[in-house]
Amino acid sequence: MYFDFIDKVKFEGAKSENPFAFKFYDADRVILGKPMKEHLPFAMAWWHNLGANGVDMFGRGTADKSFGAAEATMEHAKAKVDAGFEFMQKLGVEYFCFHDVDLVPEAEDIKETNRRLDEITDYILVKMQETGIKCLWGTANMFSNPRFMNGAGSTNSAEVYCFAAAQIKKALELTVKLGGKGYVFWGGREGYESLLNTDVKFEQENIARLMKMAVEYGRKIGFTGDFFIEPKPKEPMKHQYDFDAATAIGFLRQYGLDKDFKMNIEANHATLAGHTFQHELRISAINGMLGSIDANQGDYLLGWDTDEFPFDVYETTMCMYEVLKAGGMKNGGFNFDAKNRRPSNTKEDMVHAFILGMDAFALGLIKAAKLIEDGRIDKFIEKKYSSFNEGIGKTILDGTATLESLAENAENLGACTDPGSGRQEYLESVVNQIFFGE
Ligand code: XUL
Ligand code: CO
Repeated sequence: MYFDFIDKVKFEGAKSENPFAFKFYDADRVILGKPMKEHLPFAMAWWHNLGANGVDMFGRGTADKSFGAAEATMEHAKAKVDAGFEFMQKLGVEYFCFHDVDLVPEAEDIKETNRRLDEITDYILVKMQETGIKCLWGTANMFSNPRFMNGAGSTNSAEVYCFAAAQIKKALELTVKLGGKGYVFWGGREGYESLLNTDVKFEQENIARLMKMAVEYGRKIGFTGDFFIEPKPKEPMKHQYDFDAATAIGFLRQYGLDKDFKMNIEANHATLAGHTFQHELRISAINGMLGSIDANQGDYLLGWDTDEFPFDVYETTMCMYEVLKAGGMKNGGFNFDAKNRRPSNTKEDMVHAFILGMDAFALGLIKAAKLIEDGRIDKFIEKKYSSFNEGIGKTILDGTATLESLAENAENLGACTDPGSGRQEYLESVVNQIFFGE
């Protein structure tokens, strides 16, 4: 036992002062006809929770993630499994997400790495059967190994491209073995620093080729879930090819990948792209591509990916508003791609972080459901565009209008007409009333 200072973390309500209890996340509470836990399939990110020890470019780690074993050994890999499953069980987190190299220490020879992966996933499978905990998605880490310095799918080296393919092949096999519902592509090194040394067209086409091969192989071995692109504008590369949802969706359509792929939207990546989290979710949703969510938040005062646990309830509310409006995410969930702050270095802090994140999303769900039930926002939007329901507006929507017919109409109208107020301040006050009015 690694988290022996807690039993199962329970819901105790908003008045509780127990630091190891949920204040808002009440797994079985029904919201809009469905229990919270079904609205919110939370996932633990193997890399942050079991791996990240606070190391940054200015200093060594502050948190002990050895779990009683020597690092970079299979004993450590197994200890992480034990700790991870104990943690998820105690928090009531039903899913996990992983990169291949989060699970085992990477060997020099990929055959040996793959053997270790087989061994550890056998072990994980047993734990999954014992606990009912499931895999949300898997991915291949094609950014840490030095061979990927010029990219993975976008590399200049055909040999490196083979290594990328080999890792994807194995990670897909593992995802299928563990019953994962998704497979993620996050192209951290798929990008460039300078156009002086880069053939962008060549690189993008090669990434698409790799994704196509992944889809073909995945479907061949029985992967029925979704492939996801996780857009990010920068970091580690200055320019990444999957800048934001709109860019990634265009890329998928250009290369005929849009039937198999959806978006995995990360809050911190959205803000790095100069968008809100809600914008990225909306753009994905209206294109039928809202696949999954990496639930975290950034720091507006810092220009990098801080991967903080979600705290801002306005953000989680607008996120849940989009998810509810989209009718949920078929194969997706809420993966806490988030880590404790470097000075929050104890096991207790790991628990607090998940309680914070799960409560923030539970509150977001409750408030978003209220916004929808309240109906004033929906009603406003419906009315805002109502001039397209009849008369000349209707001819635009039904395709009978021409540029000439519209121009003639404008001439007949004479002076400028009033399009009507956008009422932003009123709508913002409705949101605050829903938040604090009870
Ligand atoms: C990096 C990031 C990744 C992906 C998976 O910013 O978000 O951890 O989620 O590779
Ligand atoms: Co992420």
